[in-house]
Amino acid sequence: MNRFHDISDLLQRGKPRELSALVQEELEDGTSANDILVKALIPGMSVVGEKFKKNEVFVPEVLITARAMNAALKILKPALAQAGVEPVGTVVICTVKGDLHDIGKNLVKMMIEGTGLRVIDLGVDCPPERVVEAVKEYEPGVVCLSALLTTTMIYQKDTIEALKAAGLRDRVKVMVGGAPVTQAFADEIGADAYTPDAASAAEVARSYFN
Ligand code: B1M
Repeated sequence: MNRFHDISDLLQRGKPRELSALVQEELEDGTSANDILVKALIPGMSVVGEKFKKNEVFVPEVLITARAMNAALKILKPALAQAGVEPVGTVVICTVKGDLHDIGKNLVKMMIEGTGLRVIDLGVDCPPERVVEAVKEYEPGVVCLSALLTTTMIYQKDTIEALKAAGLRDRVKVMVGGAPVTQAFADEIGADAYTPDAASAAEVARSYFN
């Protein structure tokens, strides 16, 4: 029996209720949340991504899978985010302007919360001005910008520029990530850090508060 395979299969078929139940069962049997994520859910999402690329599935199917993924992440959240009692600092996170992908951002958010930081989530399709407002309002130590499209990565740059124009750039560390983003791009746009995944994003974000 391979329950990772079953979890991945339910995700690909977009069955949030059955998927949530199986993820819950797996957790109760002692499997770590991280293993469920890395060995079942993320590979399942990659299969759908590949099919999407080849036009074997389309936006509606991918949306259904994304909903199932978010339902599974909710089950994993308490295990992924064993936050401390007193938040040691604040992080603002969003998916940049024009971009509606939120699964990676949600994962990064959960993992950062797991290090004991408070996370203010500005959601998706977040324009640079909204980030500037949030930095004024919440005074975070770190801003995390997620972008999944080659056409929206540029708004990571625009957000950094908007922070500069508002005189706020020196007050926050800006971290960038998302599938098309690279270290070279992060360097080019003047981000403080690029991290390829949620776990390393959480580690780096936390390190700024040490
Ligand atoms: Co979209 N989509 N999508 N999509 N979608 C991709 C990204 C794509 C690669 C698919 C493909 O062609 N293979 C492609 C982008 C191509 C490109 O730009 N090079 C694509 C496209 C083209 C589109 C549309 C344009 C399709 C269309 O309408 N014709 C459209 C755009 C809509 C928009 O945003 N304006 C679109 C729409 C959608 C849906 C709405 C249907 C849905 C999103 C639903 C949702 O998020 N609620 C969707 C999905 C689900 C995907 C794929 C299949 C999966 C993305 C995902 O959630 N992965 C994706 C293909 C793929 O990635 N294989 C695809 C799982 C997630 C855990 O990984 O988000 O990469 P990821 O996050 C990782 C890391 O990147 C990192 O940590 C996470 C894991 O540890 N990370 C960070 C992410 N953010 C970070 C921030 C940080 C640090 C690390 O801050 C410091």
